[in-house]
Amino acid sequence: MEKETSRLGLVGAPRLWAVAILAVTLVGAGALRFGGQQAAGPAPAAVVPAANTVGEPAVASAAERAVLAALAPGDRPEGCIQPDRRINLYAVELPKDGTQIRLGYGLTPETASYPGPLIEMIEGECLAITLHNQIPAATLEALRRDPNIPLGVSLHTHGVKYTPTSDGTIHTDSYVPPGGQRTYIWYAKPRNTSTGSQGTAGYWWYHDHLGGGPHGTQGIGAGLFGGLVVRRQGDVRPDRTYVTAFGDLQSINLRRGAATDTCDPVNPVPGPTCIIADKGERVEFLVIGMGNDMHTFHLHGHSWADTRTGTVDGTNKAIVDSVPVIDNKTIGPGDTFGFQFLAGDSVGAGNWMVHCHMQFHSDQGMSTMMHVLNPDGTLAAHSADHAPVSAAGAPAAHSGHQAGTK
Ligand SMILES: [Cu+2]
Repeated sequence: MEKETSRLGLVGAPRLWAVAILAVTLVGAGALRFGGQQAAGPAPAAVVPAANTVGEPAVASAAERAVLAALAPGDRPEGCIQPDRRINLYAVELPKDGTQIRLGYGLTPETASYPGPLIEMIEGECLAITLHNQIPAATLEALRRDPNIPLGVSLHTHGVKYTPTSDGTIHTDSYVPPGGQRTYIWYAKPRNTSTGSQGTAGYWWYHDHLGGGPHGTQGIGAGLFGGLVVRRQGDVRPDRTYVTAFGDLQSINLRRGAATDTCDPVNPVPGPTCIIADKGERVEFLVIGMGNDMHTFHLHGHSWADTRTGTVDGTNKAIVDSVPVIDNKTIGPGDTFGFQFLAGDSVGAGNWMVHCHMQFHSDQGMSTMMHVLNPDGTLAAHSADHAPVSAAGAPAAHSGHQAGTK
């Protein structure tokens, strides 16, 4: 097994990191906006407001490339000569949820969360991700169900290209023991119309594959998962992205009921438990199916084009009409999808439910809110029994989630 010793910290010049920061949206930490695309005033005649579009991938300098090339010697996916960008990802233990062990990935140990940070790639890009396992061995021992499996965690991804040494599995020895680190190489292969290779653009997820056993079941269930989006050059970039993982025990991002929505009514801070947007912002959801159950993802007041990049452009009626526009979608374990939409489009500020439409799941707390904010940045008025958080900051009753208000 590869054992790395290099500790390079922030690789590359500031300009590289400016690109990297643009390309990695901190969903967990929230509040990262692209280009200040907040809509102001009435919408103009154009259907879609001006928005950032995805440019070319970062290209490292020759000196930086030499460093990056040495990070993870060995195989590269075909087409990836060497990575041009690197991020660090830390696996850490977080405060327990009751008696439940919680783990998270973070771009720094201090910002680790569940879900972990959204990782964004551009087709054609090759990314090096150095995973640092800072989870105490005793914690991993407590999660372990299979005594034949060594202690450790890993990074396994969906959708993009990688070789076995970046698979993040026990049989490939591509995991990280406590205190160790390892660099994984992901390649966002572009679409190739000559060969028929479909490319990698779309909505995916990454997760542990070793915590507790050979499939990472306990590691994922403790919080080691996050979203991955691969964009194409020219794609419209959203103002905000939210990752929502629908999982076992009727959970959204491993929370239920009031714990899914902790927005302060006056000063809401976006994050895994506070889904907010200004009216007219281009919002993106990345939905993950985890665990053992089927679910349906339903969003009130909004609908979306069901495509690999979550939008459909153009005026070709045959093409546009061939794309379903939906507001409810079924996901099974391991499935992912995503979409973009304009928050409050025609419907305005309000508290819009996001829930599983398997009724007994939503009745058990698999329900949260997307808050389209008032112009002053506060949450729209809502009935007293549905306040996400009281004025004093204490969680309030969430009877409305169970009241079948659909
Ligand atoms: Cu469900």
